[in-house]
Amino acid sequence: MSVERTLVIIKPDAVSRELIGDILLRFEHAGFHIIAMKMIRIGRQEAEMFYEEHRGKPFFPALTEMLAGEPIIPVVLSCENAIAKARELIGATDPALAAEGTIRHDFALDKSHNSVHGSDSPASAAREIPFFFGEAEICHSREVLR
Ligand code: IDP
Ligand code: MG
Repeated sequence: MSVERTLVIIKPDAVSRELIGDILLRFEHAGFHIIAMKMIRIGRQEAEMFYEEHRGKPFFPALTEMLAGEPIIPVVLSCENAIAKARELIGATDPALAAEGTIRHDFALDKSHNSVHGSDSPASAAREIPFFFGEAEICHSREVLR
């Protein structure tokens, strides 16, 4: 295993319910280092680009509408095995099926409002991190394991 970067997004349903701190705490307590973070809004077209792999699926219009226009928090996290580890901490897509103690089990409302995004593979992380952050916005010095 090696040190990896992954992209997490705190989605609008969690931002609007004041869960930013709770969710970041889960990652910090699990040993992730936050190496980049911002609060932004993106447009519909950007949301469609971000979720390109889901274009054509029945939930695609609602999904991109959910992500667009509202504040979201993209975060780059770093630690050993960060991609799989973050997915484990986040839990299953449908919070009704997510394991106890996972972020989605504890905070998500339903499959359409599941509070957090996490990159699902090294290829996804490599595409998703530059979608939100330039290299200059990433704090490399914090990547070294403490
Ligand atoms: P993931 O976020 O766990 O990786 P994906 O299958 O990549 O799940 O789907 C992306 C997002 O699309 C999910 O997080 C969820 O918000 C939404 N989504 C996925 N499947 C459904 C569905 O069947 N109904 C409604 N929304 C869905
Ligand atoms: Mg996914």
